[in-house]
Amino acid sequence: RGPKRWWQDAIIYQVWPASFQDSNGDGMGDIPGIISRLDYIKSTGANTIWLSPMYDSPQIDMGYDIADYNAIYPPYGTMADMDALIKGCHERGLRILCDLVINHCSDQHKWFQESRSSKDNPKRDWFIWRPAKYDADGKRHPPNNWRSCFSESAWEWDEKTQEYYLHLFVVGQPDFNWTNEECRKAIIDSAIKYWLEKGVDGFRIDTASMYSKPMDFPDAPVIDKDVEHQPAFHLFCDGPQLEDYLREIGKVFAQYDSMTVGEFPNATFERSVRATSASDPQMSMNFHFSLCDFGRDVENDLYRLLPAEKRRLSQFKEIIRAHQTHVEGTDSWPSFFLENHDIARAISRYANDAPEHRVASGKMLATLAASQSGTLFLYQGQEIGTVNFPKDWDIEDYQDIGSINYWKMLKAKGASQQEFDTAKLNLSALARDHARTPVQWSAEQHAGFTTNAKGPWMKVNDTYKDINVASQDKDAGSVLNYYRKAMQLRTKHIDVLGHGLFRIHDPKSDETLVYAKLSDEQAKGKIAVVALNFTTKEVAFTLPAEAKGKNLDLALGTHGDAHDEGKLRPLEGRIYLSA
Ligand code: TEU
Repeated sequence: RGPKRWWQDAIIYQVWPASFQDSNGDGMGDIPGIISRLDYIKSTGANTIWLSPMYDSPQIDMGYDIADYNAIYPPYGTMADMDALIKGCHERGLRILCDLVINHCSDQHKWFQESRSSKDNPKRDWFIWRPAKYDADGKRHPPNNWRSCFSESAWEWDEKTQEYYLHLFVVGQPDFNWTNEECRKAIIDSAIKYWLEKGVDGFRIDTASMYSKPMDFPDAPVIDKDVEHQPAFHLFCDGPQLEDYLREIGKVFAQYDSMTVGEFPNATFERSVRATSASDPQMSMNFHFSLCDFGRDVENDLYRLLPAEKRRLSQFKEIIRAHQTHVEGTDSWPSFFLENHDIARAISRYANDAPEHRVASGKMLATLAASQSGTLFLYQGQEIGTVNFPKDWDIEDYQDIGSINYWKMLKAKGASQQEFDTAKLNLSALARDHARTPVQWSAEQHAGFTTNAKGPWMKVNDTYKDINVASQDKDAGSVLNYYRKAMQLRTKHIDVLGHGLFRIHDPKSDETLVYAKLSDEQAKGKIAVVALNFTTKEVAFTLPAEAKGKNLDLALGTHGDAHDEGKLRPLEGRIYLSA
């Protein structure tokens, strides 16, 4: 898999600035707040942070709509604060990644303002402008029927210059025209080199698969007859020039020896391998979406939960197996994540978030994460076992533009009460909002996130009195202290836990997940055996064939001792290591 690099062993902790820690009482997280918690982040066992966008932005999409790549969003702090954060990380031996959002910018960015000012502006071609289509009745339509990722048409009409511009996300996020060389160069200088010069250690690359579009903009097939705009992921992901663009920016990253992780929705495993090959560096690793898309109807409706028969544990396990083995025999490198800012909480999605089961669930999933090969990503709050907020939150409590537009789309098509009820249930299971509530630092008012009398910008999850950092820090049996132990174990035995070959033992079981991790093909050297019970009852399990003749010791267990060698208690997880 190519020469070993620092980032292969990294544990990367993602920080969502708005919700991490407020330091000045305005109800919004900020950079000084992050600095005050760097020692905490380090205590989890993470050695790198990934900071979601902190750039100046009108915040239509929480900063993924950037108005200035070289300025900080004022409520988050100043450039001096950002410099202090970079320094503060490095002083503690932490590395820092920024979020690189260059498929689009904000409609408030000066480049777009210039572009939209007239058809002959020198920056007109930096964005994607197309004339309208008119039907027989003279009614105006967008250039094609694509639906944006957030429910509406992917095209917005511009009154002044009488053309449409493309936005694969919301109206305020115009897509750059990557076919324009001058535009690419400006992006590289302003969004990439500027930050590498400042000393950041790399980037998480937003929507790295969407830069290249089929420039003839064909219509997408009609899947949803009730609406004009159709999902078109297969058309705008992985377009014709994508690899050239990725190589072009890849050269810049290489000059600075930085790491990159590209977000790659809709990629096949084969495509992932190609994007991350050490011999043709387009990115150091990518986020493969198979696991985070598990159980939702990605092709048609991101927010729709699939029926239970399509969400069986055996199907989840097949995804884990395929993901863990897809790089075998290649020089590519994977990442592993259970959570991020775009998906609901893992305990609620993959295990059991009932009050009596969530602690065990959190530890069991930590056991899974600690023993997956690839660079490991944790998302803020995951390490204390945060669960989705309650299902009875009002729709007004949801703040994400994705959820809001989804609701609007239902209204626009005149959905029935039953459709609204189902949509509410789906949002309560899958909305991005669940990941974006303030971090639960303590049982104090507003979960210790802010001192603002009016409270934080987004409602605190009702669970904060039971799930919070302060109480878990003191409790040896907490999810937090289990994560700390699990990350320590992973780091110590990174050869098998983080780099080993994965062999599943019980592919058909809908109750347990048992696998071996091997340091070599024949299992001659060190091995680990991981046994997880996803049910709330006691179940029997057996050891994989690779364990034969090995002296296995229990290295980590959610329930402390191994209790009964042949059985797993409800939601128990164990890692055994060969002596
Ligand atoms: O997300 C890209 C993306 O593909 C999303 O549509 C994703 O599938 C969706 O959020 C799942 O619910 C990235 C960022 O991670 C996201 O936060 C931004 O909103 C988006 O790009 C636009 O920049």
